Amino acid sequence: MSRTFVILKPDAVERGLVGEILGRFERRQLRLAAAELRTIDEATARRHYGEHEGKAFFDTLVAFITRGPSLLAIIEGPEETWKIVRTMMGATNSLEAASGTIRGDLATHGTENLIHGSDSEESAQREIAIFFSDLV
Ligand code: FUP
Repeated sequence: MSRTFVILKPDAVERGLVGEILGRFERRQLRLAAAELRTIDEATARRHYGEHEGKAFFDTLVAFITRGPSLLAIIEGPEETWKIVRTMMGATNSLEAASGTIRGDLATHGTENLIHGSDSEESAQREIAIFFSDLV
């Protein structure tokens, strides 16, 4: 089994899109291994997005991801689940995301882009350890 980590960001929860997005994963035969509705605290957000520290958009990104509850989840599939999820998410900038993807179908804001998904097996391990430390 291969696991990845996703965040359905505050905009997804605010807009009532949690079921829509999780449903897409389930229809793709991916399964929920863990899920929790949680407002991410600032220190955890800064750690998670550490690679972007110092960039112009960093503070805006941290304010956005901490502004209300997110749905944190571990998604499981047979192999390279992170890659399947990333393909289903679409381009980071929702304005460039292809139709058929989560962002391309559901988002019109460049950076409030509904979802985060780990970008490698290593990132998935790191992020699961940050957000679901009791499971590792
Ligand atoms: P992704 O892997 O698709 O989540 O994208 P990144 O890790 O590159 O970026 C994380 C988040 O930072 C994005 F979801 C949106 C935000 N971001 C900006 O606001 N401006 C940028 O130029 C790049 C990213």
